[in-house]
Amino acid sequence: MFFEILTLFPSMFEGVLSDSIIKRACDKGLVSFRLVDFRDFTEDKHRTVDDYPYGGSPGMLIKPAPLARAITASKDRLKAMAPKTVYLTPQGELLTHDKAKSLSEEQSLILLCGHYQGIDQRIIDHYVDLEISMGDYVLSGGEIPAMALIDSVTRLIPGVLGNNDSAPGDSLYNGLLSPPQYTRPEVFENKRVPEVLISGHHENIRKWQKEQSIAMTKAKRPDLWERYFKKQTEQKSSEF
Ligand code: 4G3
Repeated sequence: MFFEILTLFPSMFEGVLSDSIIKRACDKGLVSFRLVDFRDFTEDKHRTVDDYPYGGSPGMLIKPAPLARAITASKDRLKAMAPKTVYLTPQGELLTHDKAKSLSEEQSLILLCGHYQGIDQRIIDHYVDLEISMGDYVLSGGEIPAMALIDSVTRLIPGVLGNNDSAPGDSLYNGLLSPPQYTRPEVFENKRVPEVLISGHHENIRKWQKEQSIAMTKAKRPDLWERYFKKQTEQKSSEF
């Protein structure tokens, strides 16, 4: 997977891209990155990237021309890898495990990080393939959402995770929250690890974990539980 990141703050990515799982994926040649400062695509003396919105709303918007030039240059360079252009915005579709999985199957992604009140709508209409949001809240820029997207997508690329951090064990992998987890010691501040987990009885352990997953999901995320339940009943009824 090739990630091309279009941002006004390329240095924000340094720590994240040179750490842990993403770094290992880079070293293995499974992902690569290129950071593009789209201010380099301005053509005026002051390298202006923002301007006042028409209609008199408060705040500033990213101007269309430098972005259009930057995106065109990226699409051109990556054309052999059929790049999809993704804009990180609170107006986008919420990122889910399933969406991250489908993005992980792309050859290349151009990630567009906006600032201020966003970007000119004509860029969204004519240059962007997908609008994605990390949640119903506003940040000062799309950089942190882009990093979250890169992390979640990279983890799902075959070969990125070792056995010690495998995706099938992840929360939400199968649409349920993870069951409660425990590590040593067996007694901590007078609280014992659930007996079944130290029983060594694998079948009972799996059964307990599944029950806990379901109970936790029902209690904490009834929305996920509803989706899971619907999917299960659909699958069951299609077996006949
Ligand atoms: C567009 C994404 C971009 C419009 C970006 C602000 C939150 C998310 C921005 C806008 C962002 C998110 C930049 N904040 N929830 N800030 O994924 O109003």
